[in-house]
Amino acid sequence: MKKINVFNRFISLLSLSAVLAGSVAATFAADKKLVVGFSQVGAESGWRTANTDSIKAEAAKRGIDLRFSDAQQKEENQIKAIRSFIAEGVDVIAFSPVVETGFEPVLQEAKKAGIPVVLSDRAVKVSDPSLYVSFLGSDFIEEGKRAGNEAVKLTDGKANIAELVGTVGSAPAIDRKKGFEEVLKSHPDMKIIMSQSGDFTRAKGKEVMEAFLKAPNAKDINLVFAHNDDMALGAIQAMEEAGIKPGVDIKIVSIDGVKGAFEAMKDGKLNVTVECNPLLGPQLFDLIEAAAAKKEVPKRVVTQEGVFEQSQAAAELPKRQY
Ligand code: GYE
Repeated sequence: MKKINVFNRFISLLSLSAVLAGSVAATFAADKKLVVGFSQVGAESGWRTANTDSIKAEAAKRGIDLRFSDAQQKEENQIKAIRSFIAEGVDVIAFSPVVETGFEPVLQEAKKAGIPVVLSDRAVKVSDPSLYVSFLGSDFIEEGKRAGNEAVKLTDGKANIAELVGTVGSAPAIDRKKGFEEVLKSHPDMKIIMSQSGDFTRAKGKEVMEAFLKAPNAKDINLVFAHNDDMALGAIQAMEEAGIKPGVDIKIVSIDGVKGAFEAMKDGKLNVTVECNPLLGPQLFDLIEAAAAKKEVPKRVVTQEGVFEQSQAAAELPKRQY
């Protein structure tokens, strides 16, 4: 009998402390803002600016303490930022990796510190997939394929292509090229005759296009494939300065779907843009909040996007959010 009494008392003490602990935890959770460290690629393109705005706006809406850091397109800045987020003891780290490789050690440090990591927009290559909880972003191979199919349509399957490549080593540059080239495999008269990185910026896109136009075989180019709209817009400028009609003399296909691309399409200077949605804020913070609450999250979330041709530009332009 006595034994049972002692046991009962022990159990009730336990439950009381559990209730207390629970309520303390609840008050703590209600008072404490979620702290999120986000390391952004940079401000290289219209896409990126829209992406940053979406992330900042969503954090503000949810009352999240967002520690935002701009890596200026440099991986070493990004590694430093992630290290300081770990030192600050943030609740969750999110980042959009500049390039795919080289993040394994710092991600191991985050894991050791028990901080979940969510990848936004771009993927990393790691041997241990448990180093991040989820990856939210587009299917860049699919985007490359869509661009390839549009290139075939525009040139009846006969093209000498100049390719403006994105940032070397970045997931979108690698995968968009891969998807595009996959389409070319079944079209023997479609060839990439020039290919160089314009680092996803308008200025470099223009510079590289100027160099392409000075090459001895420049007059063979009948299509430009730009891995993003900003580089295509730079290339348009270069063509105009060289007395070439963009979108007519040389067809242009690019990726992102920013407003500037729709304007260029409306003016007949760009032929197609393949959409890549930068408005990731709401979905990203859904994942971050779930990860912070130690809930199960999907390892991969793919964003939905479309393809827009010149004829749709005027009607679509007023609806574009970025
Ligand atoms: O296409 C480009 C930006 O990672 C999807 O980065 C993103 C790419 C986007 O600089 O404009």
